[in-house]
Amino acid sequence: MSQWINPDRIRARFSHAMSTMYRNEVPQYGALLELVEVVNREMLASDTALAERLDAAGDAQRLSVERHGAIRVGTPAELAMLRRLFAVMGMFPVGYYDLSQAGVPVHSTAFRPVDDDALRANPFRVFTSLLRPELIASGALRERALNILHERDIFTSGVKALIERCEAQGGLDEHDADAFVDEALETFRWHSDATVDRPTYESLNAEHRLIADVVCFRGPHINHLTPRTLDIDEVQRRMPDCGIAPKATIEGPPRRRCPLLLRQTSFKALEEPVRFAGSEAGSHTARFGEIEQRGVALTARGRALYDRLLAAAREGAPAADNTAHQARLAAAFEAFPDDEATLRREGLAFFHYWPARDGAAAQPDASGAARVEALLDSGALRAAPMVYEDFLPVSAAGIFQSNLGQAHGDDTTDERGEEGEGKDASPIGPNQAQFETALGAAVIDEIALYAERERASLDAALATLKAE
Ligand code: OOG
Ligand code: NI
Repeated sequence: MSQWINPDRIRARFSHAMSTMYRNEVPQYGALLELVEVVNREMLASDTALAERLDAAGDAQRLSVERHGAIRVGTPAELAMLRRLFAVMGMFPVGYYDLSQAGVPVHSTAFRPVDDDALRANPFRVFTSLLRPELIASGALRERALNILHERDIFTSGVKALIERCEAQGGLDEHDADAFVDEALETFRWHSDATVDRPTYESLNAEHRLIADVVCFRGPHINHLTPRTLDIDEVQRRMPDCGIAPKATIEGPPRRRCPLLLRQTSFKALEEPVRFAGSEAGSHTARFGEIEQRGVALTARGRALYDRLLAAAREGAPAADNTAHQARLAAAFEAFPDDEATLRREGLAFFHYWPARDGAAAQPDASGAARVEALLDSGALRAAPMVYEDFLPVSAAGIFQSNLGQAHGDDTTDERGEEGEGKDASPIGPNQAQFETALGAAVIDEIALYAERERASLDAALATLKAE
């Protein structure tokens, strides 16, 4: 047995510590957690088939601890150090999201666990955005922002030493792991004292509210933590009763019998008191709450269909309210199959396979896909939808915008951005290459990762059935 703590345990401790910290900083987050827990409990009690499916997939235990957070950093060096910090906890950069197309001057990845066991143990993820100062229109302001950013260090000396120790020796012991969690948490803490005076804050804020948020503080405060619900429509409906005002519409696909990808809604950022350099008092609006419902991960083919239907539903004038928006989405998504067998057979979604414990392993007289179908039909082989572990660029842009106010129009929109908001199979574009240079590593392709996990589960299941 290794003398080092499993990174999954460090991640679980960190996620828990972060949740406790955010609950103290933003009390509405605590209220939201309670609401989500009640609705999840009601769902599981009323839908025993759902409860059994979650159980079988090993998803039941992770649900109550499942969270994602988000931060925004200002420089390549900050992003690269974050990559090393997250690696200590078994979190790796997956996916690339270019938000400049939506007028948000950042691009992003998600740090998250990647293998089945790690995801089952604790799927904590952090959506991490890097500011793109080249999208600041004014040259003088851009230079000012970069100078301010270069003067700060968002990491404690303690965390940097522990990251280096972990890299050098291949892990951390119990004592160092605890110290690491405490030190790492400091990077994500809210600081009410700005590093700049009010006029500087205001000029950056006028350029884009996101730029002021990234540049003017000592660290990249965690800006939300999101629990996972089994029924987002119900939580959205009950939020006002808990004194929480949700954003107008739920982002992502419509409600389905077989939930697809990711649906999200958030509540508005809080206005928090800050103190500018020179002691002048003011306020800043950055932090918010969000909930999400996760569905099945889609293949490249399924994702292309999703992107097409979503774009069709969003054509024309925006819907008047969430009811109208959901009705429009539901109509557009009639073209998307809504039963597990069809999603699987048509190669639209990813599935996990495992051998039934009591599998009567009558070996079908077939091979390849036909053999898989025959084994599924006989009950010897089982399949369940694979949970989508990532994010959606159109949804993320909607979440950013609802919490920052509308984007400031075309001046921050990148004309050079790759076209299309979705996931295409084209090689990486110049923006992603720039992001990866800053990160100091390539991001993992999420579709390839799902495909690999699906294949491994099927191979293992078939090997077991053959051995019996
Ligand atoms: C991140 C917004 C995106 C999500 O869940 O898609 C996001 C941010 O505001 O920093 O959180
Ligand atoms: Ni989020």
